[in-house]
Amino acid sequence: MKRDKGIQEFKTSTWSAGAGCHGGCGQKLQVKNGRLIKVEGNEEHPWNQGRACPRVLALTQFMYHPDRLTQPLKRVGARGEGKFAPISWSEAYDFCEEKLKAIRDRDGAEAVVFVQGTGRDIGGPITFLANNYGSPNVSQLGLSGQSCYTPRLAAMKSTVGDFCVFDASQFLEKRYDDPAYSYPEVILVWGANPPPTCADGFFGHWIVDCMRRGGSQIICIEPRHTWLSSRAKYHLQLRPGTDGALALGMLNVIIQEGLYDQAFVERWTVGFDRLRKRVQEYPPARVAAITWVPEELIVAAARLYATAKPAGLHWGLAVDMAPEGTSVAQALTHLWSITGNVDIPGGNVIARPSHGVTTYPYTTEELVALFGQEHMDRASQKRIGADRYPMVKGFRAWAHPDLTIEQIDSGKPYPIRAAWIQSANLLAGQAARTKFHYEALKKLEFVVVVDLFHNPTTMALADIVLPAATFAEKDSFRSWWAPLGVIQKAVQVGECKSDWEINFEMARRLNPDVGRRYATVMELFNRRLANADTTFDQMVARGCWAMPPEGATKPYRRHERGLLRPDGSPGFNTPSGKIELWSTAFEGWGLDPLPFYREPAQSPVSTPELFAKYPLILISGSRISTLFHSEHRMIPWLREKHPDPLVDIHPDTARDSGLREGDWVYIENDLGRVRRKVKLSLTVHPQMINTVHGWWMPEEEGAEPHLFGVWSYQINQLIPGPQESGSGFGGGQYKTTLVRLSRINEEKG
Ligand SMILES: Nc1nc2c(c(=O)[nH]1)N[C@H]1C(S)=C(S)[C@@H](COP(=O)(O)OP(=O)(O)OC[C@H]3O[C@@H](n4cnc5c(=O)[nH]c(N)nc54)[C@H](O)[C@@H]3O)O[C@H]1N2
Ligand SMILES: Nc1nc2c(c(=O)[nH]1)N[C@H]1C(S)=C(S)[C@@H](COP(=O)(O)OP(=O)(O)OC[C@H]3O[C@@H](n4cnc5c(=O)[nH]c(N)nc54)[C@H](O)[C@@H]3O)O[C@H]1N2
Ligand SMILES: [Mo]
Repeated sequence: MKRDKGIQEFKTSTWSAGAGCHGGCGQKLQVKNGRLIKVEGNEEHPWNQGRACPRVLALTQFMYHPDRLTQPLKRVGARGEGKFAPISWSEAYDFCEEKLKAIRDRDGAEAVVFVQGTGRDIGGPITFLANNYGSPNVSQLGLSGQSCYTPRLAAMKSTVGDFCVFDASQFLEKRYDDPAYSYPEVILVWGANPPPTCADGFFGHWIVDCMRRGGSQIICIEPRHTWLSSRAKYHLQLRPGTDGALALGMLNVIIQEGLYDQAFVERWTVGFDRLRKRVQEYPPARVAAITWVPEELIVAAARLYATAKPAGLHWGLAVDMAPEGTSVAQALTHLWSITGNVDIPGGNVIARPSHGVTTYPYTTEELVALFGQEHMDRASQKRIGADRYPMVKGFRAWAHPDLTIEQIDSGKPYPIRAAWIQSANLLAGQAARTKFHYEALKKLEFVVVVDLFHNPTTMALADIVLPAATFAEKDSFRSWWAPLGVIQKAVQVGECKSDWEINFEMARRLNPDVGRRYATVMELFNRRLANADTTFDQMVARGCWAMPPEGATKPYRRHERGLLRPDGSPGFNTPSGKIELWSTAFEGWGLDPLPFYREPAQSPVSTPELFAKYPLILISGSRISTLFHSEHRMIPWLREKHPDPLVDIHPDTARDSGLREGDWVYIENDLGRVRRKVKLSLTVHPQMINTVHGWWMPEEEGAEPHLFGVWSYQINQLIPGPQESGSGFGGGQYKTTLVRLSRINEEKG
């Protein structure tokens, strides 16, 4: 903290509200008279090295927006009427406590679902509250097939025994200058658009750093033309949802041509022969016919990736959203495994939370120690989906989203009475089959929404709205791979509170053990930071970040050094100690232990009749840097860059449909129709269209039935459900739905 002409400077880490991100950047916040006046990237921070995104630069407009929620609110009119009255925090807590206790006494704690959105600073506080209340049902409700990151995580854990990320030197203090680091010769970027997204604990610009500083070449697996694909050595413009076939086709080339790392495969993998046999089903000619990618390109890309040393693979959301996303992710895991690109510099390194600190208890042992065996047994018995999908039981302890909404609707096998929604504007954002979600959630007896602005979800559903803080207004901590970070509070806005503060207070009221265990939230933070042998204050004093020390959370070649397995023997953290190309975990879950391809539920191939009626493949939700999901529509600097929800249409397709730039159109299918403004663009294939997700109009009427225009603009009304994956994970149809266009004959639809 430095004082200069009345300006205080706070160094902090970003995460969640404001930037609205998956976090990690170091930023400097300038504060004058208790008010944030400016944000600048922190050059000393190894993550972003001084860089800042448009959303963080607009933070002052976000924090001090006139529509910002700054007090707890209680609904006073009918649900959806939009009438709320301010109440005090203690009234709000009292009311929630009374309602939640009554439901728990009557129907059991599992009758309340705790709903979160993407990986903001929310996993810690929401699981803390749910566990202390006693409910096993935390869910990314609406996100069909849990199709974000979970399929990739499951595949990595089941194959390598750990999670992996493309290595851009992010675990090393000196970054690219560290002598231990090597730039990858090639980076295979698969179904991800890193520059605007910075997703999943990865700063997107690291890829650009590798290209510029290290000369890394790019292979891009991407149906659209993007900034990155236009700079790629090879761009494989595949048909959406056919990634599984392409991955198996590349494995086929690499194995048939003997381009894999034979020594590594022999020493460190099991199941190679079975994989070899499986990939024979996917010769390049067949894969070309499935994917629409020319055969020569498939072969050339496979050869380039396999012969480059080192080569990295960076992947994204499109992998999870493919049908059988878990299986696609498994095939991609095999690409880096059989080429020996795992746990080495510039390849895919094993990623563990720095210093072994997690924001909430992950392991069964820790949960049992905190909540007791009985709680855990009841949880796994009652968790929605645990009886149907082994991965809900054996891998990720979240209620299955598609089954959860069906249970809310049907009341079977047990009734759901309430939802605690925190960091999810699901009616404008993640919910596929949006109307079904809306109607089912309307049946709930009690709904709390914790957010920063009113939006379609608060308006339609909330009985209580609690005002959350941005990252500039809260103390917190972050551990998503490396570095370990803390977030320090610089200012207060209204009566807003951090998610941790809110949930700590609620948890204390709902479970007396909480108060006995921790006097304050800060004590809880310090307890979790103890693995790093540090405290919150010490972390602030050292600039808010710490890189992993030598040992189990720092690369490289930990499998050779016996740093990955609990018993300290060399090898990977799987039952066999080797990378399981034929996965015993998948076998145990009743899934195919080898990767395979499945055609999307709707496609020119699987549903030719539907395709005749709806001849365009809709890619929805490709990110842009100025918006984070449904957020930021009210922020002037950001909205100015993208005032209307656009649909990218190839000029030939537009001409055939009689459409011109700027026309308003309906995108439609059997589920409904949604408005978009036409943008002619050569970036899309003529048989595909691309559009942004998360649209609503904060400037329009909020009360029902209008709900800020959500029914006019929410693209997910057209996304069918339930998910289409056998494992239950992956296969949300957000990138593969079939649609058509029709012109709207008005000025603005
Ligand atoms: N600015 C901003 N950043 C974000 C977010 C945001 O809303 N805004 N959201 C965050 C979240 S939760 C996530 S999950 C990540 C997502 O970020 P990424 O993982 O980078 O994924 P997307 O940008 O959704 O899509 C990546 C690319 O996949 C392409 N694609 C579409 N369909 C297919 C397909 O079938 N196969 C292949 N191979 N490619 C396909 C799209 O054209 C797109 O360019 O971003 C995070 N970061
Ligand atoms: N069509 C289509 N739909 C998609 C996708 C797609 O690619 N295509 N992507 C999907 C994916 S991958 C994901 S992960 C989901 C994500 O979806 P969500 O993460 O649910 O995103 P939002 O709908 O923007 O809802 C987030 C809400 O949380 C609030 N918020 C932001 N920060 C904080 C905070 O720190 N605390 C609290 N309490 N609230 C906060 C915001 O104001 C906003 O109202 O969307 C999915 N939706
Ligand atoms: Mo996501």
